[in-house]
Amino acid sequence: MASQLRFISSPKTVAPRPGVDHGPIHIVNAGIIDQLKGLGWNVEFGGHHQFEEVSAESDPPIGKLKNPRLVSRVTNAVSNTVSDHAKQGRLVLTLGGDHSLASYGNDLSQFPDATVVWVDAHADINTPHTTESGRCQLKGCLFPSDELVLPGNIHGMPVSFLLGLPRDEETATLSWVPPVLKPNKIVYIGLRDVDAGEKKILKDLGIKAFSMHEVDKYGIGKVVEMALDHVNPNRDLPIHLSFDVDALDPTVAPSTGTPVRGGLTFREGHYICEAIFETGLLVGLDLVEVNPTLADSISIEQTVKVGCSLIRSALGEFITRYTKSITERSRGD
Ligand code: 4U7
Ligand code: MN
Ligand code: MN
Ligand code: MN
Repeated sequence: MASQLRFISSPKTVAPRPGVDHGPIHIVNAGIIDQLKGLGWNVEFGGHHQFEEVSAESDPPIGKLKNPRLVSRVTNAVSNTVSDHAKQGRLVLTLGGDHSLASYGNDLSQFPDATVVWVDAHADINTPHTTESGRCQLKGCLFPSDELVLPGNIHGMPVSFLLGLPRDEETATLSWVPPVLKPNKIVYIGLRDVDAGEKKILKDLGIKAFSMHEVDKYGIGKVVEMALDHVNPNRDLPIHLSFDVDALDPTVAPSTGTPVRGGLTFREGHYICEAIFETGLLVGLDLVEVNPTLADSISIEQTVKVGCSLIRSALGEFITRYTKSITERSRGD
């Protein structure tokens, strides 16, 4: 089942807590390349993207947006690289870095009918207008209860950009992001920390979300089936899987920037990846928000290993029944 896999590592993006840019380096150092070769993939690693430093002084906020020029530059470079490889029929794995880089047009432009499965504690659908501050305690996150999460985190907005939600002078710097996604083409799994403005957008646009409540109620097997029934009823459209490790419970993946209690178990996270692989429709995969500076060394190693293991599951580990992927079919392999 050798298949082409192109793999982009984008360490440099800006989340409110520094360090998420080191995630990809740790995942590569943990041996992901050989692990994927061991699964039969022909892996090409493009190296870690390097970006020149942009000082905070030269990148003041635009509206509420934090580090807008740097995030725009990095995400644009990643998006172009991903597109180039997707065009050559390769399945692209993007390692973050924060979630602002994920799916910014990349292979969605190559697969206009692609569907997105977004696995996350958060909806990442804020706009520059809805982004709000809040207290950690209320958000159920693990950081000190009185800590204020400031607004303007671009990693809380990528879905809104992909959907082409309000763009004005504030988003001008990110106006290159193509509005490639339709509300009925994305489905969420794992949500449990959604801002008020985000809830309104989800409701107004009728976007389907399976929160942890549904995972508890129906079980992960049924949830994945219902999620795919919604975006991909005939199981014939390409799937992009965007996996934020904070979808997992913080006891499973502690080393991440915005951990929220009550998340997916180790197996639930892996089940999602396995089930998507099993469809044979996977065309792109993001694994983001591993932050190897936010915990003790044991927790960091645990989180990096879980990240590697999720990637392997999404790329065929333990699944013996293998359906040819869309990319292989289109190449006539
Ligand atoms: B991640 C948040 F307010 N919604 O917008 C925001 F809770 O990529 C969190 O899913 C965003 O990790 C989290 O800042 C972005 C907050
Ligand atoms: Mn996210
Ligand atoms: Mn998240
Ligand atoms: Mn984050």
